[in-house]
Amino acid sequence: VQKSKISNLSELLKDCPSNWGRWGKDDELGALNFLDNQEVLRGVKAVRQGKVFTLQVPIGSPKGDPVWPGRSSAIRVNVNDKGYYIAGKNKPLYGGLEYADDMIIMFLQGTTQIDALGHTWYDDKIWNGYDANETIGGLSKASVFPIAQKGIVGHGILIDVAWCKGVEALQAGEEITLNDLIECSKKEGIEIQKHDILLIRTGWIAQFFKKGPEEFYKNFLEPGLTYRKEVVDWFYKMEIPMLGTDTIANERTTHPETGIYLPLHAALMRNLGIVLNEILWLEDLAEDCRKDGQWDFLYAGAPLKIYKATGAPINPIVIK
Ligand code: UVW
Repeated sequence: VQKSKISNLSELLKDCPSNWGRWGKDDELGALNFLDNQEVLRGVKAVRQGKVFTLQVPIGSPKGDPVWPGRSSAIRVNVNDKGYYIAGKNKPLYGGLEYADDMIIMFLQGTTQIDALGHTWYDDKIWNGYDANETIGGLSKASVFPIAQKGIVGHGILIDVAWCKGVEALQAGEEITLNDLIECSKKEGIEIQKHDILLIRTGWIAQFFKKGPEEFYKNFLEPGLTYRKEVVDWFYKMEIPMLGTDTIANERTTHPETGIYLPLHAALMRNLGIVLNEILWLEDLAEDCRKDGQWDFLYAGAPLKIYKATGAPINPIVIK
């Protein structure tokens, strides 16, 4: 395929909108600022049945953890258990109580997670125009910490693109267009509203657990939305605070015409301050939505409070 002459993000995104400065020069929350008290209450109104879903993929499955290539699965280590007492390496507490302890070594983006707004950049600027040098040795601006402090609560909707297209999962590299989103919302009988927390199901992550890592990473090219001016304009106009998907990076791995990697990380996260919630487990929620026809809900979650972190795990809760 002949690639276009455009070879960098500033050229590709030159006509795209920006939210830099919209919430002041010190802002580190970006589009989460749209989630005010009224938006929390709008989310609460979607709680009509009392059904609860958790959206984190498991950590430590026998197949490993689905991660961006180059990252690795979490390592969980027992540093105390009955074996330590048997071997005489630890003694019961006075009164007889014994306990097990474990620790985990993992990429903070190595499971269902929230990307900090400062996680990616181009032209040496991160969200809100902060200098990319602010990321050296840990994010001193736009880390995941302010997001963790605020929490993410609002009116969520699920757009089940795989179901709308009548497939178990989208194909590698399959593009989701803006029209797909709108048509799918119509099929579900809902209208995407301003400030909705938007969750998109592709069926992709479930394939990791079904097929195993070898098959999953062969010719790795994730499906999803990709950079189109109309897509970025729509997110801007709809003031979407957060985009979550059941893929590792929330977008088609590369922009088809230019080959540029992860252009929506640049256009949505860096430029519009939209938070990305990646590697979601949406299978159970989607199955239930298909059964009862309720595609909207209260979304509530907060990543772990880790100073200076580029992202952090989250186990979001959805209540219908
Ligand atoms: C990268 O930015 C490379 O990955 P992710 O946003 O999926 O953590």
